[in-house]
Amino acid sequence: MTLRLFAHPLSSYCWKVLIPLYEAATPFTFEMIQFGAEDGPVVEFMQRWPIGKMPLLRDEARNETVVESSIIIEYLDRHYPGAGLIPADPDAALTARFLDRFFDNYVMTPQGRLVFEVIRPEGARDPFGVAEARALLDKAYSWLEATLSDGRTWAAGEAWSLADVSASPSLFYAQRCHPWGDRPALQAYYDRLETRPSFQRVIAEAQPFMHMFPGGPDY
Ligand SMILES: N[C@@H](CCC(=O)N[C@@H](CS)C(=O)NCC(=O)O)C(=O)O
Repeated sequence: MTLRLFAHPLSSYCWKVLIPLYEAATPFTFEMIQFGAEDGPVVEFMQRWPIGKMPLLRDEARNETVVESSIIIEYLDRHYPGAGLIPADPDAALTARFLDRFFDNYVMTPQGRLVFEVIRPEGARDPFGVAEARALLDKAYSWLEATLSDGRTWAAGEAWSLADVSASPSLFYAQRCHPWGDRPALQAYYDRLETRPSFQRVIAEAQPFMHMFPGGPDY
């Protein structure tokens, strides 16, 4: 198989790449990463990307290794099109890319901070950092509520885009760690995201691993 995705079914950043692959029905091989294993795909993964953050896309046909979820999405859009995630209009593309950064930096990152607090050793807990992460999530939710209240269907407007791919795992996990409460426009937007078969598929594929999510399946 030309494309090999080094990933794990629970990983939010891996969902960002799985969703476009499913949307475009692009064939690929799933190389399951198990950190700490002495053999298997993780060995090649760490050789190719010593930073050790998944996902990693290996394109054997083009002899390319691509990392960083947003860059992989752009790469797929260019070389294996079909998901239609980057708007053709340059200004619309900029908006979609901005929202991708928004979800990664202001939802996914503080959400990850809350998760890693759960797995920190007792003496290394950081309540100040946790409070900061929760405050950032509240600001992000409020900004999203105001932004989505203008009646748009998807994050960047009427077309489903890169922005919605990033929003899907961010909001899926963030609502478990720090619920957004009474924010009807955000809730309605999230409900629309969950109607997407590609998103439903990654959620379903993660279920057998959900017990590994720090804090448990319901957080
Ligand atoms: N900026 C990276 C973030 C990737 C990332 O943080 N991946 C997590 C999984 S969701 C990971 O590999 N964590 C392993 C670790 O930190 O050891 C991207 O967009 O791909």
